[in-house]
Amino acid sequence: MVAQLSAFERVKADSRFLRGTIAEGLLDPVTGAIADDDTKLLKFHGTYQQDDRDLRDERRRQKLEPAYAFMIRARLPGGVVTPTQWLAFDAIAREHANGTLRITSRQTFQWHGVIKRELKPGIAAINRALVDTIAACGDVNRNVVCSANPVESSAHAAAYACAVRLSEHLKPATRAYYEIWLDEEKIAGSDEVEPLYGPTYLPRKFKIGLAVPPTNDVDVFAQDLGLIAIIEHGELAGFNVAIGGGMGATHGDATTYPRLGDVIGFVAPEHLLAVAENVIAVQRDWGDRNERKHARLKYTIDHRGLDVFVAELQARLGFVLAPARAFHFDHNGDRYGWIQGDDRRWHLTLHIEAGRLADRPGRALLSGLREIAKVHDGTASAVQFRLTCNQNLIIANVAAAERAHIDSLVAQHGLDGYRDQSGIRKHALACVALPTCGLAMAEAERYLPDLLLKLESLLAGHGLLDAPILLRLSGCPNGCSRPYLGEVALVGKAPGRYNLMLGADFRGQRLNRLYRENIDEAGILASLDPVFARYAAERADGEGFGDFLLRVGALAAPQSIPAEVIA
Ligand code: SRM
Ligand code: SF4
Repeated sequence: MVAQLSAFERVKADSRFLRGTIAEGLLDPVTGAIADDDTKLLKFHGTYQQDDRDLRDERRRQKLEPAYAFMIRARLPGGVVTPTQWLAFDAIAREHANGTLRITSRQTFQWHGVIKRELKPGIAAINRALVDTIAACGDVNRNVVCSANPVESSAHAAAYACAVRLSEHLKPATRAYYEIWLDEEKIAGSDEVEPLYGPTYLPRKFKIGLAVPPTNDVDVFAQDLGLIAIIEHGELAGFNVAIGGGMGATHGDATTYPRLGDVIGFVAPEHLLAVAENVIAVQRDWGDRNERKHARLKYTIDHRGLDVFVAELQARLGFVLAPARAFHFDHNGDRYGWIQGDDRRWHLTLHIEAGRLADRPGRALLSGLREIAKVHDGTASAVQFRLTCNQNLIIANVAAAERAHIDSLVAQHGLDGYRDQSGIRKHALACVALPTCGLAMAEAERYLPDLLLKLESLLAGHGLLDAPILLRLSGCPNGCSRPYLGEVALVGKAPGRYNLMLGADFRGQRLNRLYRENIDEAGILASLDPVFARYAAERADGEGFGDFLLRVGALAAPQSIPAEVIA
């Protein structure tokens, strides 16, 4: 039997390079939505049609269409924003969206709650701030992430420059984005081509992350293409290349699974674009276009075999990758507080719970950051805002003389939580989930504050309040908070019910394992209490929670990066 191409493939093929009828749909005043096929194409432009799930039932009862609104995601390689851009993004949040900015687990911003008539002005305003949204979503290379704090050394800066170059180089070539959102004139008779992607783009999304050891804050083994910077004598020598990482899975379907990338060799900076382009090209040609569930690179590699994939890659490259070089990660979290870079500038990492920047009673985070941005807007100061893949924020490049003022603004606006928070709170990630995510099965971001209080009370009882336990909460098995890399993770199954996963490490090098299935909060706390107790009583000095569980045999051995590739 010949397998059928998925319906999405037809939509892409018929789209005239991502145009579809989006422009017409935006003008239709009768509905807050756009045509179904166009919602698929819209993702390539960096926006998703959603509806407020809190209001769904009530609106259905009232025979109203769902409360449609759009989420916009910026393409922001390496997550770097100037004060001027910050002020523009903040204004967009208040003028075109729901008044909040959301730092994502891929180091960029999302604006939620953008109603249809605000969508084009919102995207145009983002572009006026010299940032775009093209390819922030869709079956293309997504936002390229890079270890945060890259101004610490010249090698960090070089890695960041590579992230920007990759992101630019791998952008779709279509002018559809500029025509629809920025009113660019279509040049009559011009024949468009997509030199890398072709008319049907990739079979599925593709993600690249660059990690600068010893920090694996990007979770490099969760990327389709993970690049591990090799720094020798303070200079960037090149990257170890890891392919086939990914988190997404479907409950009850063993043919879908999270997977860590395999390290396949080393590439010098001058060959980086060629390697990325050719990994993408093999995936473009070999990836599964019939079943989207199996279309990510990780499945292509497992179906064809890693050796076969690498042989094809090297044949297309025309050279063989050099052997991987030694590297060592010591953690995948953020380093809170002030850190001084090699150039004597200072960087302040702030903890932002679940990445949500809003003004709430007692904690005016959005206003606080606006004040900090205003001080530096248009001044000679080199201050930047840098987003992290742990949904946090760095105020970077600060001169010593500016520190005290920033500290006082941080304290005034409740942004100084990092100073005294519990270990688990500082290391918690939660995906957005309800009410905007159409795929959420359970709460995540909105449940995190309550869950943390309960976990903290449990941990305090065992003297573990300061233990830096890595918690990841996702509203469904798609894994947007990279839950399968959490020492403790909850993966939503149904309202109020989660799978409890345990046993990843603190370096992003080992997947966790299912520990309890489909349990409610009482079940979560009851399951964790005895393991926390045992950890408190029996852990070795400096031993992480996940490592401990594995050592004492509380869990079966999960997938981890083979010891021979780790220094
Ligand atoms: Fe994600 C889909 C939010 C990072 C795996 N993700 C979604 C959508 C767009 C739901 C949808 O398709 O309708 C979510 C929108 C929620 C909302 O209301 O905002 C969503 N994903 C997010 C964000 C905002 C989570 C967050 O709280 O920070 C992250 C935005 C990243 C960005 O800036 O580009 C986000 N998503 C991730 C990650 C983590 C990463 O990339 O490091 C993953 C796991 C890694 C991976 O891709 O394997 C991830 N998201 C998914 C998947 C599963 C893909 C798969 O291979 O099965 C979906 C569903 C899909 O694609 O069909 C998904
Ligand atoms: Fe939505 Fe699931 Fe991603 Fe959470 S993990 S944002 S619930 S798709």
